[in-house]
Amino acid sequence: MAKSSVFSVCGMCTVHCPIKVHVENGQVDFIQGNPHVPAMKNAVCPRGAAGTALIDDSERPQTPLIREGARGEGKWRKATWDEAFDCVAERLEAVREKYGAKAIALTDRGGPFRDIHRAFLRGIGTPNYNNHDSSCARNVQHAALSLTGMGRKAVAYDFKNARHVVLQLRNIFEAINVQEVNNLMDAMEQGCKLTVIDIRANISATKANRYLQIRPGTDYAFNLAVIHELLDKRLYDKKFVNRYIEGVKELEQFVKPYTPEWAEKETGIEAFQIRQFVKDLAEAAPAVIWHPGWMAARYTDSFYVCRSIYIINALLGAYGAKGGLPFVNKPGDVDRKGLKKFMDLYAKPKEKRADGVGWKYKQFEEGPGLAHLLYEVMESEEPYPVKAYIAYRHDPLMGYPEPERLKKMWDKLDLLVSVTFSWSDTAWHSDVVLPLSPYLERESIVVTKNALKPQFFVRRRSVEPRYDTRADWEIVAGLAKRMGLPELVFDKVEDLWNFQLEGTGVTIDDFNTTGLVPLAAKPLYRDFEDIKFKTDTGKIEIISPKLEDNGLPSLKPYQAPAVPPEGSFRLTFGRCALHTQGHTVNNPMLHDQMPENVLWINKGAASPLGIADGDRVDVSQDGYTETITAKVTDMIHPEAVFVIHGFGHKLPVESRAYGKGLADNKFMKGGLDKWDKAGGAIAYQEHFVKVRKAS
Ligand SMILES: Nc1nc2c(c(=O)[nH]1)N[C@H]1C(S)=C(S)[C@@H](COP(=O)(O)OP(=O)(O)OC[C@H]3O[C@@H](n4cnc5c(=O)[nH]c(N)nc54)[C@H](O)[C@@H]3O)O[C@H]1N2
Ligand SMILES: Nc1nc2c(c(=O)[nH]1)N[C@H]1C(S)=C(S)[C@@H](COP(=O)(O)OP(=O)(O)OC[C@H]3O[C@@H](n4cnc5c(=O)[nH]c(N)nc54)[C@H](O)[C@@H]3O)O[C@H]1N2
Ligand code: SF4
Ligand SMILES: [Mo]
Repeated sequence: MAKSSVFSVCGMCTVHCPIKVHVENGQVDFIQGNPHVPAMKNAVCPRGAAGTALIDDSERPQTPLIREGARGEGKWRKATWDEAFDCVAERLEAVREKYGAKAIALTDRGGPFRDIHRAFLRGIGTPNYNNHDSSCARNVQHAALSLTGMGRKAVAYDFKNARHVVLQLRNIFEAINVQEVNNLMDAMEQGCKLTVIDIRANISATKANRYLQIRPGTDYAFNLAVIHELLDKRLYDKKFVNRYIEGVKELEQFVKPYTPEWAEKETGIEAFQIRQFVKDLAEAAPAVIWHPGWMAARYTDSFYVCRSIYIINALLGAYGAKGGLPFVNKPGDVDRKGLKKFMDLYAKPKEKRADGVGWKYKQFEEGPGLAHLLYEVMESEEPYPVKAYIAYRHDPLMGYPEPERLKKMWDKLDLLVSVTFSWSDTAWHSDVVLPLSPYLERESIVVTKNALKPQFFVRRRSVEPRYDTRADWEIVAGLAKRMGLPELVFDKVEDLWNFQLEGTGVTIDDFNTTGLVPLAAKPLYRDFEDIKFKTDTGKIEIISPKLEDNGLPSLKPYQAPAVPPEGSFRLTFGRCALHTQGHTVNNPMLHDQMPENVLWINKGAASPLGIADGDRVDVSQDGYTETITAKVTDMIHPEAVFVIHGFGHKLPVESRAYGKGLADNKFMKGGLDKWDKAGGAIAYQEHFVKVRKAS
């Protein structure tokens, strides 16, 4: 029997863990964590292990498909790749001719692999690249930028060496990044403390030294009281604060009223607990990580929650510190040359962005823009029409609120294309589906991981595609060839890798032995004196000129969240270890482990409604109802109900997932309009639902 192994990269979630794939007779036999990356501990998470089931799943698009009936009707014609490429390219050309290149938009899932399709957009001349981030981490990113001039990924989370980790709106043991989980567990064995601040006792809380159940939407109050205590008791890192923070006086003045006693009334967490917690943090500083959040698109003040977290980390001197938030190194920081970029093949288009970012909304970073505003433009045609849209690894109909309203916004599109390896609501609603090979069946461009010890890594093909699907670079090449962009057309993937690696001193064979190429010999921490923030003063600026210039406060007074009306609950959501967003619920292996989501509801709130554990309940909002099983527990705040996101699929092509569980995004009426003018993200948890026992 022919056995081999391939170093590659997991594609079951956005974390992109390094893996080693064992292949036998052309079939994937076993997937393990890359053994040359110690923090992987040879393992992958349950979703990573289900990559084989993804290949085996016949309920995914197997050939290019061109729509025959109405959008969403599900009448498809199977097409060859040539036909599909011709069809998409011709229709993109028609849009470009009639409305200009700027009428073409693409959204994707961000991440390290986007260089080539962003280059494609530049090549055809449109500024309209967006990603999913206004539904995810935009508030975190803008909070980091507003204080330091640097994005959220400028620092690493040095869990391995931490002495106290705080998770607030972050559930690390279920919303998994394998290396982070392993590093944190190692640190905890060495005595690192874990505090979890959550509205419910999630798995992270069950492992924590301290779990603080907080009233939903009052995190800002809690954090302001923490800042108050740190400053009032002089528990902050004086050396760091004097050298690197500008505006401490203003901050001190601002937090004066926000005492722990005041916060107790808002949050439900007792003042003495807040005081003790702050003392513990100060003792562990600077080896402290208060995680600034990931899926922080929750409330209208989430941006300010993220800002307050970064401020606390700064007051504790955690910025730049070992065991805290040390700065990552880019290739240039370790005297190495970075990869050659496809994007640099073309000039940046001069047109202004459709979503208004950078000209109408000057407070935001241009990069991925704000996709929900792009969708509005598709309807209003202001500042100009957007007529062709490629959803590239993106399922906005599951990931944004109000899917029916979104579909209406897309009605004016002349072309809607999905590039995906699984079915999704968005793919089902498209005009053309271009099926991507699952990650075990494709290779990807070489990417850089900026880190304490930066590296290049690459995804290699483990097995040949089972169906008529293609890799990203093949899909881009197919379109580029037809749209006059020969620079993006490569016959062999090696040619593409060689293009990227030119001048770096690294060849593709250098990836053979371990799957990655480290660019430094060891992790490099920056010296205290060498820290430099990218603001005018070179320091962390509490008062942000960019916010103030755009009429937004740097220090926003606290506003209490609404109390749910009688008989209603705040709808909250999150992840579980067994699924990724909406795209694994039909995976045979993972579906088997967890076929549906359940509604967490507080025992004290459920009993007056006659709801017992395991009962079926109707959840409704504004005339729309779905039915789900209740999980009645003491372990959630009484104002909230909670579900795992991604369920409630209604596509006939997904036989396993069909009709199981509840789709949280359908209970967010008006949700596309509820977004944060300072942070940019949607406020997903500003919605209430009614719950009653199902008849
Ligand atoms: N297994 C798995 N891992 C994943 C993903 C996945 O789909 N599956 N997705 C990846 C992605 S894209 C992201 S963005 C990250 C998300 O990573 P996280 O943001 O860590 O994950 P979530 O589960 O969305 O939310 C974290 C916690 O916020 C809590 N929460 C809700 N409301 C409040 C509140 O008002 N206050 C407080 N303090 N807590 C609240 C929830 O109960 C939940 O436990 O995970 C990544 N990792
Ligand atoms: N109500 C509610 N809404 C949410 C969330 C929530 O918890 N609740 N979570 C939010 C968060 S944190 C995020 S990140 C977004 C996620 O939203 P999305 O990014 O849209 O979600 P995914 O399911 O990860 O991926 C979308 C599609 O891309 C396909 N796909 C996956 N991997 C690849 C790939 O490598 N290449 C290509 N071409 N296609 C791929 C999948 O098959 C899937 O159909 O949703 C957000 N929206
Ligand atoms: S966290 Fe799990 S699913 Fe995500 S990349 Fe790593 S192994 Fe794959
Ligand atoms: Mo996310």
